Amino acid sequence: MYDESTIASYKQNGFAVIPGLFSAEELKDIERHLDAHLRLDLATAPIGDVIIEEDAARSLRCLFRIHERSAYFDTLMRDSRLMKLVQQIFDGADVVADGTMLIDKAPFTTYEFPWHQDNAYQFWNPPDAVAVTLAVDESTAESGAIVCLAGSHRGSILPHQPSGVFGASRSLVKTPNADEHPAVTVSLKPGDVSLHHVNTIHRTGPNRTPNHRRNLGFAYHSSRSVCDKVAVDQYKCDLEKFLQTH
Ligand SMILES: O=C(O)CCC(=O)C(=O)O
Repeated sequence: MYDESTIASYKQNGFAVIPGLFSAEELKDIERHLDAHLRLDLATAPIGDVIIEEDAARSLRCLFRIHERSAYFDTLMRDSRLMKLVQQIFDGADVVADGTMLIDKAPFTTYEFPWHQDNAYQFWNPPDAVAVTLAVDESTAESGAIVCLAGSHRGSILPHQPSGVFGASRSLVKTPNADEHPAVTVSLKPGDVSLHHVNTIHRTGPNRTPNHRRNLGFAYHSSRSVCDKVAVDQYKCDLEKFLQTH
């Protein structure tokens, strides 16, 4: 069981941090598998699953759906600590693990992932779904940590548009009001885990440090939630068109 105050804070703010959930030893093992997997996967992953940096020495930006091509990362996504944590925030409902991705902000990359809500492209109803982020490197305001608007998960999904940023498919049409929902930088040390609700408005900034900032992201939904497949298909069609024309 996780600390009730962490769960309450997640429910109140739409995000929370669990410090040190993964040990330094475990993280070393994850990094080793990540490096080995990248060597194999980059050449063969489907178009759209790999986004390479534009403005750094050739470097990976995003790798999506890793669990489909790696048994190790499929198992990691189902790690009992993560599943129990998510089950607790879903008030005991069954948890379905949906996917694993890597986001690597290369040193001194200037792009941002603009403000968005994950449910603007995941379409869970009710929005009983969560993104879990495992920090592989230190994540700070300087290195492009996730910034969440506290309490914004209680609102509905606001209008989105294509973000124009490779790896970040959609962004809010209007800049959100940070007076209403204070912006909080979710700083993480390697091995820390954060959670954000699919409706939480969030963004990430540039990496102004000489170090990589790698996050492994895991997506989960509760068995109470149903995905709007028609909306997903339309979204995928729009995204494909965007990727082919850019
Ligand atoms: O980890 C990141 O850099 C981006 C996270 C994000 O925007 C998301 O999980 O939706």
